[in-house]
Amino acid sequence: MSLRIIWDDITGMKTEAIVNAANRQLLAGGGVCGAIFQRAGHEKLSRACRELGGCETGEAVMTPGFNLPASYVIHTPGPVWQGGGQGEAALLKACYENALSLAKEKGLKSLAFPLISSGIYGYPPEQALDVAVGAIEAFLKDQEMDVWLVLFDQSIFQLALETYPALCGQK
Ligand code: AR6
Repeated sequence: MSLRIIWDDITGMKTEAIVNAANRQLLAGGGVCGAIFQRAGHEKLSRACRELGGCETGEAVMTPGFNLPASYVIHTPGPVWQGGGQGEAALLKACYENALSLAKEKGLKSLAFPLISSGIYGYPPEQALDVAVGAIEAFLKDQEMDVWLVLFDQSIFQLALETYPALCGQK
């Protein structure tokens, strides 16, 4: 049971669930969210999200994965970066904690995260990485789960290689 950081496209992950860096309306957006909706099947995932009626920042909800290799998608809206003084770090930490708790509650044993908030929402990647690794490692201290942090941007993966070399590797 461990955390691995890899450089890949999360939509191809064969973990039981993948996490979507969502918006509060749970609408198909750009970035990783757009890629997930496209590969899952836009219609089906949009309908499932509509039935949930939205999700607050830092909370997490789950839908089927439809056409994705992963059986489920856990949607969690990250905070928009506003300079760091608006509780962004606590909200981002809550995204990881609530997604992991939901996965545990559903009995899932493997989960893949993107680096939430580090794209369109503007969270500085280095700080976003520290929040992600801190929250996931704290959870794994007393829980059994295979967790992947899937980085898409080569420069962010390079940052992870420099900061957390022991965690970086292949699928
Ligand atoms: N696999 C893994 N990571 C990816 C992929 C992918 N296929 N595509 C992009 N990323 P972002 P946010 C990385 O912008 O900042 C959406 O419109 C990307 O390089 O996807 O939380 C939502 O609907 C970046 O490091 O999410 C919201 O409205 C990370 O995923 C808003 O954007 C997060 O970037 C959320 O913004």
